Amino acid sequence: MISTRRALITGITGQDGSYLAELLLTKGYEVHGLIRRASTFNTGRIEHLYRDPHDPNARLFLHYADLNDAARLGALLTEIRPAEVYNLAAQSHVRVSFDEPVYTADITGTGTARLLEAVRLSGIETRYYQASSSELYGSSPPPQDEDTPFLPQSPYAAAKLYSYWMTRNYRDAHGMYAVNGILFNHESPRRGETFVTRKITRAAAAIALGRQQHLYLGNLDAVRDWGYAAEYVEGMWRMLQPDVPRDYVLATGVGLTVRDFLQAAFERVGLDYEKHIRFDERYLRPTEVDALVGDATRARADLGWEATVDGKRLAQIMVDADVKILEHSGSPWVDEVDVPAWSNRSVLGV
Ligand code: NDP
Ligand code: GDR
Repeated sequence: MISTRRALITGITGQDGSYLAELLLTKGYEVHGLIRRASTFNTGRIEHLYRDPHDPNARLFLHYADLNDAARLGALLTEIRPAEVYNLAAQSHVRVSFDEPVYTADITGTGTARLLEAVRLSGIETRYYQASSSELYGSSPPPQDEDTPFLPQSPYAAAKLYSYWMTRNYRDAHGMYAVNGILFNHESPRRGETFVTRKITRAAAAIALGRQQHLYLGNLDAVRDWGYAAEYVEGMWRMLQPDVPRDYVLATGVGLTVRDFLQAAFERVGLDYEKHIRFDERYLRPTEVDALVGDATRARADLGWEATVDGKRLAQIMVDADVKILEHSGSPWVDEVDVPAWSNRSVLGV
């Protein structure tokens, strides 16, 4: 009998975690996710995947934990014994990291050390994926690949830089199978509402439906390489399959300005963005990253991974989803996948 492969995902309630959980369930994995206790439900992105744990066919299991709690991480690793660990949890907002630099360091930086050390001390044999970021490149000019120097420009990027090197060090010092996925921006209808793409697509939908007049933004000249999150999680999984661990960039190779994305999104609903945009300096960063455009040649050559959705197409996908949400007050993502029957509103049944 072939035993089911088990994966552990931190950050399963986030954008990437939800797509990765879907992907791994499709591939036949048993998926375990860490979730944080909150006073409101924070599981909206994965509810459609959840089955009552009493169902003998349930393959998604959720556990309360936090990256600030080393003892809990160790206990869960020993209990679950996953074949693959994906560390996606983080305080992931660059602008917010300037307001909360110490908290960001603790979760986005030291949290990685806690998890790596928990894996090492548990003695289990597992493959570890670290969610590294194109923000590491900061002010290094594009195109950026795995050999481009890192020049971080925010507390978030500095914390991610620590995590990047800790992952490499556990690989080199302890022989752990540990890789960094250096992912450029990736978006989707599930993107958090305060990241610029989703902020724009929600506003385009709301303005088109007459529910909003203006959208306040910061720097429209920043260049980003925006890909589709559903494709990027496939790249994460592929990074853990080769015999030899190696770090990889995932990117589309196409750079657009925030203004380009704005224009594509507003055009989708027949609007001229210039009539609706207002500037608010609160959305500027003390130090900005001007241009990130990735070169994913290594991932294409070794993993056969390639992005097929560019930023302009993504703007259309996201605007369409936001129009649908506003019109039907529904969830945009239940349409993307098979919705299994589930009976408990609370995914932990407590
Ligand atoms: P999200 O912000 O959507 O999700 C972050 C996840 O981390 C959420 O599940 C959140 O839980 C969880 N989390 C936050 N703090 C803690 C904590 N203290 N303990 C445990 N869990 C915590 O991020 P994305 O899905 O967009 O990104 C996934 C990862 O990839 C992040 O590490 C991000 O920094 C990185 N990254 C993202 C890129 C992108 O373009 N999306 C590009 C490159 C890297 P909760 O739901 O409870 O808040
Ligand atoms: P980023 O994403 O900082 O690249 O980090 P974000 O969407 O927040 O910003 C992209 C660019 O848009 C400019 N911008 C604004 N940004 C926000 N959030 N709100 C605004 O109103 C606004 N106006 C202009 C920003 O200045 C910036 O230049 C994301 C996160 O997912 C990280 O976790 C991840 O590591 C990187 O992408 C790669």
